[in-house]
Amino acid sequence: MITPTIFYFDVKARAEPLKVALSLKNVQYDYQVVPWESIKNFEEYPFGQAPRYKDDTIDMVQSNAILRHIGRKYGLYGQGLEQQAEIDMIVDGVDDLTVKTYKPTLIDKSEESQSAYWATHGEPSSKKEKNGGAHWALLDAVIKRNKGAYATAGVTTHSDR
Ligand SMILES: N[C@@H](CCC(=O)N[C@@H](CS)C(=O)NCC(=O)O)C(=O)O
Repeated sequence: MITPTIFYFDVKARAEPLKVALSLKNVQYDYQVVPWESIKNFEEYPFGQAPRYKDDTIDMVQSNAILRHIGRKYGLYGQGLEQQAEIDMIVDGVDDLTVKTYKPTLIDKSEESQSAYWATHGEPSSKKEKNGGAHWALLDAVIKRNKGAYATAGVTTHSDR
């Protein structure tokens, strides 16, 4: 059996949820930092993007698809259609918010960019404004609705990223 491997850059972004999901199940994994040019090898990176994930049965890309694969494989995908649908919903909601954090935290770390991010996606009073569905207060409410620290009550799922 080969050790699951995540191929990504030396940056904390789209591979983080994969690391968290594997760690939740104490799965040992390798993390390989790849050079930017390597992702344009479309045999290995079909969309010319990372992260890529490889384990004993699969070699794949698209971070949320990888997350679901890990969820199914290691029992992090809840039970039944309803829990799985809810997990998918939360993962998509988290993704919308995560994408918005890249500019102020990784790309343009200026105070201006960070203030603009917080005004639209963090400041509680702006939750009813146009924010692309990405707002910490909205995500917080979804998690509270599940009555616990975990996104889905009583179940550790791959949405707990
Ligand atoms: N939908 C993809 C997006 C992946 C993505 O945007 N990867 C970026 C790095 S965070 C990338 O590889 N960009 C290079 C490019 O688009 O040419 C996923 O979730 O895996």
